[in-house]
Amino acid sequence: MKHSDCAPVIAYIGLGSNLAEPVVQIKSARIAIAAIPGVKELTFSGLYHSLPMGPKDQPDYVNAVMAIATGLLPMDLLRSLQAIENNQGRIRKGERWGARTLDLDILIYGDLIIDQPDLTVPHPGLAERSFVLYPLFEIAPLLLVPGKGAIADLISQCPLSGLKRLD
Ligand code: A4P
Ligand code: MG
Repeated sequence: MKHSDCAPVIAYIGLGSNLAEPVVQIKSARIAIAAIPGVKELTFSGLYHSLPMGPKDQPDYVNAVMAIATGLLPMDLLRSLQAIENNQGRIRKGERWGARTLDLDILIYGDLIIDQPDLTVPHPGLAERSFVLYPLFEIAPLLLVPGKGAIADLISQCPLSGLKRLD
């Protein structure tokens, strides 16, 4: 059991899906994340429809962001999230930014800046991605992104690029 390794911190998880009923995939993932021992759901954004970043010959995405409180260490949280991706039929074909049933990224972990071969936090693409910034702003409008600045400033530099909130 790793769920009491450290005092709880607030972390933000990015959820994305563009295969096999994306809305269902995101809702299932939310339940699975909240059920990880040592994780408590705090807030969940609306669901957003987004155009694919990367190869264009893939379906549009559904994206969302979830705030959690967790005592898990970052690598243990990452492993738990990868297990959920695998459980939901994620197949890694080696294509960068290719279609997937479920992608779970650690966007932010407290005020930590992590730069390891298998874990970079805050997530390196965060500041340029409308499908991350807008749902994040919805649930945490006063957030300071470690090393990158205020979410309101980041969002002011980031066009919507076709992002739409689903009801
Ligand atoms: N990794 C490093 N840092 C992190 C982190 N903060 N969170 C490593 C999660 N994983 C992190 O990830 C590859 C490796 O990244 C992992 O083994 C982990 O150790 P992956 O999920 O296997 O592969 P990937 O997701 O295809 O790669 P990548 O580069 O992380 O892609 P992204 O950044 O996740 O982007 N378009 C729209 N509209 N919406 C999307 O959600 N997502 C992607 C994938 C592409 N286009 C998209 C969307
Ligand atoms: Mg990923």
